[in-house]
Parts: sequence; C-alpha cells; structure tokens
Amino acid sequence: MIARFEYAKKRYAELGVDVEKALNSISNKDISIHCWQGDDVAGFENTNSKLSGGIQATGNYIGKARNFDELTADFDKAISLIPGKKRINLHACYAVFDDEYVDRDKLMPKHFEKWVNYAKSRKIGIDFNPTFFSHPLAESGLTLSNSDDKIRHFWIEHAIACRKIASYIAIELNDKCLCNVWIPDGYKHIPADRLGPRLRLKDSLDKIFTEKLPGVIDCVESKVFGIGVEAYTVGSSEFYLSYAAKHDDVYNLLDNGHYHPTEMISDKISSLLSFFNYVPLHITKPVRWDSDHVVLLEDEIIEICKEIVRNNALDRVLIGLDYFDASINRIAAWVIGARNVQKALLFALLQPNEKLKALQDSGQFSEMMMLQEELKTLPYNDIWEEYCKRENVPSTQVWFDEIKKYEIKVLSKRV
Ligand code: RNT
Ligand code: ZN
Repeated sequence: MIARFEYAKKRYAELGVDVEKALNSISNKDISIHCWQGDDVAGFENTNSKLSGGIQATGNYIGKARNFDELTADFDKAISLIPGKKRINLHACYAVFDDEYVDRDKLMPKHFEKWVNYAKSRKIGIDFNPTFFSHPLAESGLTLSNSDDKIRHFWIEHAIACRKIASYIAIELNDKCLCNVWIPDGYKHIPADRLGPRLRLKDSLDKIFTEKLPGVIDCVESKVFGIGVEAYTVGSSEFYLSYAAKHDDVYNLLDNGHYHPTEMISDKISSLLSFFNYVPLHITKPVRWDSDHVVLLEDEIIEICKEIVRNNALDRVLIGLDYFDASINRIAAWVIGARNVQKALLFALLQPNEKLKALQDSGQFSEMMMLQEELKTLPYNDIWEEYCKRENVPSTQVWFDEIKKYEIKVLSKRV
C-alpha cells in the first residue's frame, strides 16, 4: 500500500502536483450533509402533512428514521464512513419538540438545542433552511408570493424565526451558519400575471432580510420548475440572481438540479465568483428533471469541483448535498453521494492547475487537451485510499459491510 501511494505521489509530482498539499486542503474543506436524506424529507412535526412543494422522494426501502434519536444514530453511522470535515444541513421541520408543538412562525432556538448539542459533541457545523412546504398554508402552492396577506405574513414570520435560529446556532457553535431560502411557489398553468407574485416575493424578502444577524450567511435558491408547478416558478434564476446582486449580504445558491438539462452550473460558478464573496451549492443528480438521485462520480461533479479548486475558492464555495432517495438503503445513499463529492474534490486538487492555465493562456490547446486526458488515468485511487486511511474511514468498498450489519441490527427492526 505505502509503495503504491509513494509511486502515485511521484507520478503527480512529475507534473508539479504536491499530493501532501492536496491531502491537507481536502481534509480542511467542510461539506454540508443534508439531514433530509435520512427520512425522505419527512421531518419531526408529525402533523400528517405530506411532502409537498413539487419535490418527491420515491421508493419504499425499509428503515427510514422516525425521530431525532433514529436520525442522529443513522447520521452517525453515515459520517463514520465519509472522510473529511462534515456539517449537517437542517430544515426547520426537524425542530425537536419536548413540550408542546408550535407552528412554524413560532419556532425558537430552543427547538434546535438538541441539534446544537449533537453538533457540538460530533464537532460538526450546522446549516439551516426554513421549510416552506409540507404545511397546510403551503397547500395553495404559494408562500412568500401569496396574494393573501395573512398567508404571506405567516411565511415571512417563519423565515425571520429561522434566521434567528441560524444566528443562535452560529453563536453556539462559534461558526457561520448558512441560512437558505427556497420556496416552491409557482403555477401549473400559464399565469395571467407573472410580475405580481415576483413583486410580492421581493417585498417579502426585503422584510425577511431587514435585520443583520451575526453569524448568518443568507442565501436564496432558484428553481426552474417542480411537479405540479410546471408553467411558472416565481423564484426563478434571474429573479434571485438579481436580488442577490442588489443586496450585499444575500447570496445566490446554485442547485445543479434547477436548470435546463444542458445548462451546467460548473460554468456558472466563475461568473458568480466574479461578483460575490460566497457561492453556496446544492449538489445533486438530476435525471431528466430535478429528480434528486444520489450523487454519482460523474463529469459534471468533477467539473464543479475543478472550478472550486482552480479558482482558489475552497473558502468561498459552500458545498452542500441535496438529494433524497427512498429506494435504497438511506445511509448508503448518504455515504455514496458524500464520498463521491470528496472523490471529485480530491481529483480536482490533484490537477496541475497552474500548468493547465498557462497552456490555455498561451494558446497551446493540443497540449492542454492531451494533459487533461492523461490526468484522468493517473493513479488517483492510491491517493484516495491513503486519504481515507488518514481520515480513519474505510478506503475501499468494505464500508458497505457496516451498512449491511446496521441494516440487520437496527433498520430492519423499525416497523
Ligand atoms: C427543492 C430544492 C430544495 C430542497 C430542500 C429539501 O427543489 O432543491 O433545496 O431540495 O430544501
Ligand atoms: Zn436544493
């Protein structure tokens, strides 16, 4: 093993790549893992609201987590098999109610105290999201853009409550907390008025973001369409990009499932880096639509990671995962997707980026193409295995044995 790693290191060094530096960079980069893969975006409210908002988790695999203890136990299992620094991404519907249930506009920091203690004990960060779906007041399909002032006000209050919770989390963990606004608002049929809902959304956002809150990085997430809202999405890409451009402390989150199928976010990151301090991401795998399949190690994921690394933007691009697959072991889904993002990042860190840029700038495109292709088959996996070893996680497919054992011992008992 050592011999293979040393050989691989030498091969990369020949191209000017410092493998130790790459290993050091990757182990310091945190990835925000979405809690909602563990329970098909169900949350803990127990109000019988079905998942709504034009998103869907399909499948019926055994063992979905049903409460805080189960979800954190499953998450623990997942992160024990994923190398690198981890964060957990929470939605407001994962509030833990010890005494009585409160509606979303009344949520308070205390409802996330258990999560904060969990994060402290695991030494991980937390990111946060208000939940604008799976709720009776989201049933009309419109939340922050609703023409009914009462409904719109309810959701504004919810978002403000969530920003306060995000600030509480940031202060408690002595960290930043990304707070992401995604709303499902839109229409199934061709609307008669496209501007009205957008102006109402703009006004709602102004109210939500009035107060600057310590530790919070605010962002907005656009979308192209959802199930049942195919004709019109209020929070479109142009809408939120313009909003973020006009508001100093609001950033534009890119979800790679939220664009037309041939539109790649790997080409958008550098544009946003030209104007914004932060570029938050949701990494997913869209199949024909925003299907939120498990992230695989594919060209676009590698290209996204290359953009982060070669633009020296590891601190500015905030990586989060976003998918929900209920058709396979949910913990395996977490681990496969997160390991793949780690693999793509490591691959990107092992590119001779300065050399490749110089070839581009001097117009040497034959050599640039040749080198990019040769790099694809360098002994990358030997570096990956060494990385996993240093991180104390299984370096090969044997991690799946842990999943099988856990499925028998724990998941299969959840009936
Ligand atoms: C939906 C968005 C959003 C959600 C999560 C659950 O299309 O991608 O980010 O997936 O908030
Ligand atoms: Zn998303």
